[in-house]
Amino acid sequence: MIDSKIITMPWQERPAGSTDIMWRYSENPIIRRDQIPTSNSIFNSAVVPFEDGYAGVFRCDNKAVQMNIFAGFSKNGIDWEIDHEPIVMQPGNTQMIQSDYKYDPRVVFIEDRYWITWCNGYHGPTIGIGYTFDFKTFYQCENAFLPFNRNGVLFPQKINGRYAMLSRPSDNGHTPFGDIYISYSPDMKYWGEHRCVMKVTPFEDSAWQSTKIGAGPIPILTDEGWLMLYHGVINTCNGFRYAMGAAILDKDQPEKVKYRTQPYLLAPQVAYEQVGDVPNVVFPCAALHDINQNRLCVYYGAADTVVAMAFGYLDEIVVFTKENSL
Ligand code: BMA
Repeated sequence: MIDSKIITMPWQERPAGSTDIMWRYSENPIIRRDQIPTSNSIFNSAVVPFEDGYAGVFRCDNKAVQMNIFAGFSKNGIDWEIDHEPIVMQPGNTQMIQSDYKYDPRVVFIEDRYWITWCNGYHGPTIGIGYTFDFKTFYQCENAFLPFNRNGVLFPQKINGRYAMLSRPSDNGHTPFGDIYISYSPDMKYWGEHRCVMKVTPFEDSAWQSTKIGAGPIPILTDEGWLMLYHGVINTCNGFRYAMGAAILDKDQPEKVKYRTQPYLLAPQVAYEQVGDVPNVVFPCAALHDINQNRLCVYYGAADTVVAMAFGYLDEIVVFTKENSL
């Protein structure tokens, strides 16, 4: 049962008897693979508070397995109406750029508009940027980087006067490597001062994040610094396995990692995470939070097939990250 009288943000208490730092919504998955008529799968998607409810940008792969992003709306953050047609972009701060595919969106409100980043097919994957005011009309800007890159995640406010974005340089395929970098921009068009934030771990220290890592939801500012949830990957004899961890980055210099979880916070352990088009994937792309209520609700793609939610208390996650840091 969702406690809608107290707060409209999706929330469920930790299950009785559980000591987990993060726990799953009992009615997962919240979005079915066939929630719109054309979809093969709907996963790795982003949501944000909007008007008197929520809006989202959803990754829907169609039945030709073409990847695209679709707008959606919800009153409670759980039951979603997803548009049946993909987002059509208009020129933003540049002429229209080729987009062979779009996937893995993130959304954040900064200053006066909602900014969207996604993995944009431009001679291979790179980071596309767009914005909207109303989730009806969308504008596409310059790509942030050269190919190949994935997991572009904006900070929700300027840092030292500049926009800041995390990303993960990659290859044109399934990328058997990958570290998280940060880049800065004065105008959302030109990006530079690229710095390494966080690398994969030695296998013997924390194997779940030893192959590649990538930023997940928009970072959340806490008393300790930026809480950055991320995915980490281990290469197993049956392929990649994606789990979620947390790091805390310095507030003013986010390229400085203060803490980083050695154990994962959430890993594929239930059927909808273990079985799907790509088994064993927990891929967080968005989070709602309420600092006053100390609540966090993470949206993650499960097995590249559906969208699920997990909950946690912000202060517990911060303490856990400090006390279990590498
Ligand atoms: C990554 C991206 C994600 C996907 C993950 C697992 O490279 O393509 O969209 O969830 O692989 O297949």
